[in-house]
Amino acid sequence: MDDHEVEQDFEQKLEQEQARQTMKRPNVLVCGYTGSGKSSLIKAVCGDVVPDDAIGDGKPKTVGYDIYESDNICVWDSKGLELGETEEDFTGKTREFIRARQSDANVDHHIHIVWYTIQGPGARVTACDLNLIQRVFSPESVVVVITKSDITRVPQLTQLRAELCEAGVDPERIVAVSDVQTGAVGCRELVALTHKLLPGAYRASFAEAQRVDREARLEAVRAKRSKASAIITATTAAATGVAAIPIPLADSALLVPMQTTMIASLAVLYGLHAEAIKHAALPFVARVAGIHAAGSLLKLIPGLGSIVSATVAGAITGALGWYTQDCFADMAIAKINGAPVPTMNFDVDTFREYYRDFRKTKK
Ligand SMILES: Nc1nc2c(ncn2[C@@H]2O[C@H](COP(=O)(O)OP(=O)(O)OP(=O)(O)O)[C@@H](O)[C@H]2O)c(=O)[nH]1
Ligand SMILES: [Mg+2]
Repeated sequence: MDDHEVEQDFEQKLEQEQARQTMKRPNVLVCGYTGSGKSSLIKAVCGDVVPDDAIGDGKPKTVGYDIYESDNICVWDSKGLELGETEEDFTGKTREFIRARQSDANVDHHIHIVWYTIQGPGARVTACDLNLIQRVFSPESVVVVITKSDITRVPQLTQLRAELCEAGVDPERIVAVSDVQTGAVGCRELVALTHKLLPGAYRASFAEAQRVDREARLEAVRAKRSKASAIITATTAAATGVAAIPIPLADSALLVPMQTTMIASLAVLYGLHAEAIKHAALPFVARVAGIHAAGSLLKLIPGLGSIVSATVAGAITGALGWYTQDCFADMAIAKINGAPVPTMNFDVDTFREYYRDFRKTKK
């Protein structure tokens, strides 16, 4: 295969893998009166998914529902209750929206959690607030977020909490927060609570999407290692199977398609944006085809001889898998830490180390 064919083949595999490993992305609805700080809250928790001009300066900025999404999260930023609109209209529209979402046969399209915002300085919970929190949404999936805590006085906050609790809201589901400019106070607590309340399938994706708790994001990357291990082990087993009857060295390119599929699976697992993955992984993928071209395997693996045995086929595949997984993990961690993202370069000596390691430990 020439470089162009390798590239096309890899793109196709990436698409297939993306379709297969569908990330369970949570849908978050943020609802509350206009100006209560919904867009600011989303920005504080999810970062750049919210454009700067979405934050208002007293005038209603969000028309209908704005949807902010990334690979890991989809946030519905609702239009707040505006002047001229009755609370009934607002409640009715919200109820319709929820009904439509929750009646979708595919639970991935449901709203999985609601952040209901009430601004602290207002120190007031309206009947409309309570109706939405307790009747329109299912109370077990609502977090009441008291916003603008930096300009909320303690008695105001106490009053709000008391009113909410008196109306039957679980005190554990009330969090006071402030926006990014004022230190995103309380956002970690909101993230932890949301993580706990989300259905299990959507938690990992949420942990990656949020921008508040760096340790949780790093942990989400570390957790990918065991999934990567399963991908690598399966491909290694397949390669070992292909070489059960040793392959003449000249035919070792037989292993290339399964190895590039493995790299595509790992790339999707690490969920870097498709374009970024292609950019990062392509030189690597091209080298995979290269190392199996006549003669290069011999240079790469001293003392190989003229055939590729099952053990060698497995070790080449396993080494390649772990080398790739470690590169992707390094890239993901650098991104979280705000460090320069290392480029993926296939380095022959490093590959040899992985190969030796793999044969020693048979990971
Ligand atoms: N001091 C302070 N101001 C805030 C905070 N959060 C939001 N604001 C301000 O409150 C105003 C409204 O904030 P938005 O985030 O646009 O509110 P919204 O609920 O999205 O408003 P709509 O989209 O119009 O419904 C803006 O001027 C924000 O800067 C906060 O934590 N502290
Ligand atoms: Mg808004």
